[in-house]
Amino acid sequence: MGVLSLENYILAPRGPNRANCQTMKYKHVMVLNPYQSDTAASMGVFPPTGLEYIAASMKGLVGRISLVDLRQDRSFRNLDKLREFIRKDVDLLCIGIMWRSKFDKICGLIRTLPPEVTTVVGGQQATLDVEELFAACPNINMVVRGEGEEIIKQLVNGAPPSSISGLSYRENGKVFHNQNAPMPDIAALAFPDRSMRRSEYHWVQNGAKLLSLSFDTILSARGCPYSCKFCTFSMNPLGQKREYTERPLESVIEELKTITADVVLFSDDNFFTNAKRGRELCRMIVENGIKKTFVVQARIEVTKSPELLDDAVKAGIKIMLVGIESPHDRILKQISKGFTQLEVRDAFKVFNRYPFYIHGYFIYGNIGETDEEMLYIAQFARELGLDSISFQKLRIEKFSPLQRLVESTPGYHYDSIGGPVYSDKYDLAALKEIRNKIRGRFYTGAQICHILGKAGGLGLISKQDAARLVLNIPLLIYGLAARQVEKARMGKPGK
Ligand code: B12
Ligand code: SF4
Repeated sequence: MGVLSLENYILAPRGPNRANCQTMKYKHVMVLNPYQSDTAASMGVFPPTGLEYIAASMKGLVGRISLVDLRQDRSFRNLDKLREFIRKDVDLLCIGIMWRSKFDKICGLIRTLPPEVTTVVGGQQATLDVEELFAACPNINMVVRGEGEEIIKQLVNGAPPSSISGLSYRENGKVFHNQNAPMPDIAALAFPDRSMRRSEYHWVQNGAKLLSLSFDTILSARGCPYSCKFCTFSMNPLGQKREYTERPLESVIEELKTITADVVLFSDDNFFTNAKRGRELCRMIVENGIKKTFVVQARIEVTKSPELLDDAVKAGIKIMLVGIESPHDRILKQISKGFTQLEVRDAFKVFNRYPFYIHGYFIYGNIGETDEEMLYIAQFARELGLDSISFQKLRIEKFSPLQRLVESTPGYHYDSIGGPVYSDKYDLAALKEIRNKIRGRFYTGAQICHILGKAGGLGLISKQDAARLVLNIPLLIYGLAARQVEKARMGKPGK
């Protein structure tokens, strides 16, 4: 990985030259992804797409932009170096906070950054925890709530904070929250700026590169017309329903042509929402000779259109992430998933005729769910023929309609918004035990061999990768052990 030194950053200006910079409010913006860890697979794999959108929308409006991703820019993990660089050269610091995990750690990092540099924070979790952020980090000047492209443009153009919708800001020690901003027009947004990456993104875990394939994401549509009760995908973090909006297909193809990665994840909440458009996009991918492995998030309804699945195969869609959530009709109804167990079974009869790798998402610990019902997830997943599964405890997100249901059901509890639901009968320890059993029953040796075989057959794992995987096993075990030790030290129950 070509890590740049501090001098490289300073001497390698991007954007307009200094003369053009004179009239600009900010001469050098650092866009910072503060996550350092690559222990969670997903943290090491994908670029910080949201921040790249933000960087792209500031282009031409500020002097230089440096995008620093602490997962890649390891030299900046030395916080003294990072602080020195910011103090010396940066006049606007833009930080993204996306995930709930590591929130306290990230606040701890932000607190130590130079207070004299204007600091703006945005992202999903920043929006949800805006008050907490201002309280935890006295050096944060502004928090951009929701989708930030238009808001950041106004900000760098010098509009007074009080006039910018979607902005929360601190003035004379007091925090003010402006009204929410309207959603930006997705069709009019600049492509995320991939030119500022230090290197390609690979699947890295505990410092070990596990696959030779490189990864990227692309967003072709925002929002989802469904309203599953546990899900906040269909809402923005302000609790507003994100209307389903599509980018023009020509623009998606144009962006795809600029992507060099081997594997591209469509970040769309539900790639096949508009089946006709889905077919057209697949056809255009083939016509334009774009050869990638695509990963999409989908609902089972896609199986009602076998022509679409044929086109998806031709276009290179190889991995589907499918929300099934529960094998039980009572629970599917409770969470308003919109289909039944039988419909799931029928859908998989169709899926299984195609060479897709299918990963299923499940939720356990639902209201009134017994341990037998939870454990049935593993068997059901096998009956369906799923390649892999992940399962999460029911959580109460901000604005979730489930909150009222949990609060009104005797014996059910949650400790915080975003936290897991547990009950008098199944406390967190009992749920953890159930999770381990589901995992053990599904991920048998035979299933792992099946996964490796299927991934190999789809060209996702080469022989070299398999060898590398084996060589890295000690490093992975060491990383896992280190995490357990850290969890135990922090006194946190395993999640
Ligand atoms: C694709 C995706 C993934 C991909 C990763 C993509 C990536 N690039 O890293 C995968 C599948 C790997 C993934 C994994 C997970 N994800 Co996810 N994911 C998404 C999804 C569907 C789209 C994200 C995206 O690319 N959006 C497009 C970009 C353009 O939007 P954005 O990142 O939000 O950025 C905008 C704003 O937030 C803002 N902004 C962002 N940063 C900044 C910074 C500044 C300074 C400013 C001004 C503005 C700003 O402006 C940006 C442009 O509009 C979202 C749901 C959604 N619809 O957004 C969930 C979502 C982000 N994921 C979520 C979760 C929980 C997870 C997992 C933890 C799930 C799990 N249990 O395994 C994992 C682990 C992730 C991890 N890093 O540890 C939650 C996060 C909730 C939270 N606050 O914790 C979300 C919101 C879904 C949800 N509602 O539950 N995810
Ligand atoms: S779970 Fe999937 S289908 Fe349901 S609302 Fe969320 S994104 Fe849409």
